[in-house]
Amino acid sequence: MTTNTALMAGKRGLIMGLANDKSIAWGIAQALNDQGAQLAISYQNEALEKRVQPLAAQLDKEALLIKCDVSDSASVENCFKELGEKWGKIDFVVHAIAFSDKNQLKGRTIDTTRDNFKMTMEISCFSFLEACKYASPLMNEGGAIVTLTYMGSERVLPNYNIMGVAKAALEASVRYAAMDLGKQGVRVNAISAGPIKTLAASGIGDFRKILHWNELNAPLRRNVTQEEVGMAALGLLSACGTGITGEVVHVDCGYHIQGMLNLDNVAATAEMLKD
Ligand code: NAD
Ligand code: 0WE
Repeated sequence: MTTNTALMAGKRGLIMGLANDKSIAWGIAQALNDQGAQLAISYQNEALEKRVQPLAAQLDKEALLIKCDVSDSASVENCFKELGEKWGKIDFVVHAIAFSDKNQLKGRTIDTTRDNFKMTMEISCFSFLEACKYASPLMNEGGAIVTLTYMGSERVLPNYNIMGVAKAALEASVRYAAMDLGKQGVRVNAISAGPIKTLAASGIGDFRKILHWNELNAPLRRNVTQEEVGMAALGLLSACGTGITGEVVHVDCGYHIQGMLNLDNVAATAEMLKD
C-alpha cells in the first residue's frame, strides 16, 4: 500500500541545540520540516537567537522560538512551560547539546577538574534527563525523543576525554528514560553520529585529520552528512521507528564496526597524518 501522507504531518515538537546551518540540529530540523512537522526551536542565548531566526524563516510552517539555557533549570522549565501554553501537546523532542571546557579536550582525561566534570556532565547529560522530565507531561502517546552521542562513549579516542565519559552517561540515560517514558507510549533513542564539521567540532584541534581518517577507514569510505543524520532522526521520530526505544543507532558510515585500519589505505592514511 502506498500513501501520499507526509511522515510528520500534524506532528509538532522541539529542537534543542541549533546554532547555525552547520548544526546537526539543522539537518534534523530540515528532515522533519520536509515531512510536514511544525517546529519549536530553542536557542542558548541572544547571540544565537540572531543566527537561528533566519533559519527558522526558511521552514514551511511558522516556528516557535524559545530561549533555553540548559545550565539553568528555571530556563528549561520555562521553555517547556511556554511550549505547553502555546501548543498544549507535542510529539517529539530533539536534544543536540554538548559542552566541555575546550582546554580540557586535550591532555589527560584524569586531569579533568572537578568543576569541568560537573559542567560537562550537566550540560551534556543532565540537560537531556531534565528535558525528558519537563517534556513528559506534554508528550502525546506515540511521541519520541532523540539525543546525539558519539563513539567516544564506547571507546577511547584521543582528546575526546571527559566528553566521552559524559556521552557514556548520556547513552545510559537514554535507556533509563526509555524505561520511564515507555509506560506512556513515548520512545527515547540516541543517534551516534560520525564526525561532522560543525561549530562544536571546529573548536577541536586536528578535526580535519579525524574527518580524513574516518573517510579512509569507514566501510562506506566516506564521512556521514548532516542530511543523513537528519534522515535517521526522522526515522526514529516517525512511524518508521515505532518498535525502537532505548537504542543507540550508529549513523557513521559503519566506522564503529571496524577492528583494524583498512589495509588498502595504509599509505594514504600515513600520508594524511604528515601534514
Ligand atoms: P553545534 O555547535 O552546532 O551544536 C551544539 C549546540 O549546543 C549549540 O547549539 C549550542 O548552543 C548548544 N549548547 C551548548 N551549551 C548550551 C547551554 N548551556 N544551553 C543551551 N544550549 C547549549 O554542534 P553539533 O556538532 O551539531 O552538536 C550537536 C550534538 O551532536 C552534540 O551533542 C554533539 O556532541 C553531537 N555530536 C556531534 C558530532 C560532530 O562531529 N559534530 C558527532 C557526534 C555527535
Ligand atoms: O561532541 C562533540 C564535540 C563536543 C564539544 C566541542 C567543543 C568545542 C568548543 C564540547 N565542548 C566544546 N567546547 C568548546 O569550547 N563531537 C562529537 C565532535 C568532536 O569533538 C572531538 C572529537 C569529535 C568528533 C574532540 C576530540 C576528538 C574528536
